[in-house]
Amino acid sequence: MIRYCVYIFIWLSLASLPAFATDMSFSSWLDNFYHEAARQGIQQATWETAFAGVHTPDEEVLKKAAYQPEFTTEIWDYLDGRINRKAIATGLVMAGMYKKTLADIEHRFGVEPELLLAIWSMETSYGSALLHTSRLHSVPRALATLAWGDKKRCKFARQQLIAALKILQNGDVASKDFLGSWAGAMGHTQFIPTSFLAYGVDMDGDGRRDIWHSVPDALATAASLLKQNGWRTGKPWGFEVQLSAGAKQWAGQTRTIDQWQELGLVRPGGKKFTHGGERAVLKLFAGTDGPGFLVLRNFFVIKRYNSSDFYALAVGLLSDRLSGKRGVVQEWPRPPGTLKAEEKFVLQELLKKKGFYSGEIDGHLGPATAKAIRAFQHEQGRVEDGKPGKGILEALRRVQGNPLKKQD
Ligand SMILES: [Ca+2]
Repeated sequence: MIRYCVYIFIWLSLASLPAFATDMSFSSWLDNFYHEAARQGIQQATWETAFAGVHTPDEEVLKKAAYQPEFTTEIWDYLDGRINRKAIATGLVMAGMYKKTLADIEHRFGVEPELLLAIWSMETSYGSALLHTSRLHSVPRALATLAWGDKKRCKFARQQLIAALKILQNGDVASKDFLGSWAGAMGHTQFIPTSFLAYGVDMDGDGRRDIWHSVPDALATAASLLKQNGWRTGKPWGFEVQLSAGAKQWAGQTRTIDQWQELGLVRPGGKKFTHGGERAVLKLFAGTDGPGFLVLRNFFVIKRYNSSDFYALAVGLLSDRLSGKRGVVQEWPRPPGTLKAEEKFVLQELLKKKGFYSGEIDGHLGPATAKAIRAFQHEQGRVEDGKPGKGILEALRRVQGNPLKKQD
């Protein structure tokens, strides 16, 4: 395998680096990178703690880095998976459980509790993703693996690895707990090492910025990022709008809310706009067939957390739901027969009730749900394609309360 990063790195800094072999083994790469780390202030003891017993790359990291999704996700599927009864109910429980912490963070950073809860939900499902430790990776090993073997990410990974070693050296986290995603996102609110160094907060005052175990530290760190990137307290992230036929030409343009109103944009249900003098960008996520959104400055501050428009929209909408506001009013242009978020939960509930499904009711229609659908279809003498949809949901509803038997 050609190590492009090494080529680029040598080319960029001819004199300052030791010579690298282009097909360097992982352990030789580590030996070389040690000198780079030492130059940046990493002590030998820190290095040895970070890489104790590590001689091979993390193959799982390389596999995840190479994964290319087969299909692009439609906005409604993306939102269904993130804004649903489970995310809202758990968020409300967490709002109660961390009421004082959230109020203290709001007082200190000016970021509203619902917004932080929405980010926490999006990043790790309120920390529950961290419980699946088998899916987590040693941060130093994962980043070293990417720096050594992923040509697309090696520059990013080198920077992050140095930052990660600084975190370990600072004593914020013990080596055994220094876990993260394959790409180095860490803790409850999934910070990469450089962002952790820039924004990390010790909210609970124990002397460590522990976003892995301390919810106050993790949420305050998220609030610190938003505040330092210009979060405006009490201002909306955006408004859902009804689109007129000519609205397509305005997508991506910026005007004040008042000017948009003059052009004929209205909120669904006749609700009045607020903040008329604020500048807003018109975003279309599904052409002019679906709802449009006027997004304000805070939308773009959320994007400093994750640069995807889908992400910022989901955080905004989930925070609205957690503060008791309504969700998206207009329909997305879903293909006929496909299920909405709530219907996905009901489908799983009915499959469970009938004994076809024993998994979690989470609205996530994966292989276990497909298997349950096939079993139901078999029982019913239907085509066994395992595909969820309104037809299956209606069939399940029809047999609800009746003993299951093959339909003639
Ligand atoms: Ca702490």
